[in-house]
Amino acid sequence: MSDSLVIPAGARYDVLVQGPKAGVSELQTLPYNTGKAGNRFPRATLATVRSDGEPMRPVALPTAFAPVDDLAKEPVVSRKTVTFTENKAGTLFYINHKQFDHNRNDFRSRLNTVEEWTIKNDSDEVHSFHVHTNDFQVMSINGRPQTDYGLQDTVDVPPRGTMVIRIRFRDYPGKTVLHCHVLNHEDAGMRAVLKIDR
Ligand SMILES: [Cu+2]
Repeated sequence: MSDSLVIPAGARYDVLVQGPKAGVSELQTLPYNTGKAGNRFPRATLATVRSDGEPMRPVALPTAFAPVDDLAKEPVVSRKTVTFTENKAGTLFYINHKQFDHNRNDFRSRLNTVEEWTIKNDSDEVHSFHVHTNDFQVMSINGRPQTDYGLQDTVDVPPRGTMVIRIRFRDYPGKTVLHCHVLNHEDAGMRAVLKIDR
């Protein structure tokens, strides 16, 4: 590990580091700007690592993690589009132009199938796509193939960007939700019900 390791805010990573030389190191976020309709966050310290005692012999760290279950190889049974939008004032947030209603089933999927979803961000700030119950594999962001991601449960969709994911509905039939993981967005409507049928 060098003196500091920087991770973009909003990202979710498993962190594997070699202990630094004796002394104190900080794990920091990058300063982060969520877009012209969004917010700016300064650099912040997430964790302080203190290293002391007998030095250990370093081993090579992996540089990429293959998906546990590579959905790129699976047949796609259904396709969906999820579009994030907001009003001009940035006070109301929508998925497919609707605000959340827990009595409505917005999406339906079938258990034990793989689907490919296109996630569109039609706004000028980052939205953080998150779906409960099943993890997903990111296939591309703005047309750039993503090949070294494992399964994840949250990913940022860039302003005016498009992302493609694949998701397998494993063992839970029933209702669940997907939403933007920016809390004031999900609280102001950016959430939808997904019903998984047997
Ligand atoms: Cu959002």
